[in-house]
Amino acid sequence: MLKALVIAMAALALLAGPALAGQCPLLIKQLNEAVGKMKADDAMVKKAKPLIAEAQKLHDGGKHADSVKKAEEAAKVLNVKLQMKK
Ligand SMILES: [Cu+2]
Repeated sequence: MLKALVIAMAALALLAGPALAGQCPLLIKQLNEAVGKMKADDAMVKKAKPLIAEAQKLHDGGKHADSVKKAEEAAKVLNVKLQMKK
C-alpha cells in the first residue's frame, strides 16, 4: 500500500517535471526583458536581478518548481505580470 503510494508520487513528479521544465526559461526571459526596459540602478531591478539569477540556477539544477516560485518572486518585485505557458 505504501509502496504503491511512493510509486504514484514518483510518477506524478516525473509527469510534472517536464511540464515545468519549459516554464522557467520562459518566465526568466520575460523577467530579463522587463529588466532590460528598466534603469539598471533602479532599486527594484537591483532587488530582482539576484532572484532572476537564482531562478536560472534552480532551473539549471532541475528544480523547476522552485525556479518558477523564484521567478514569480522577481516578477512581484518588478511589478511584472508573467505569461504562463499553457
Ligand atoms: Cu526549469
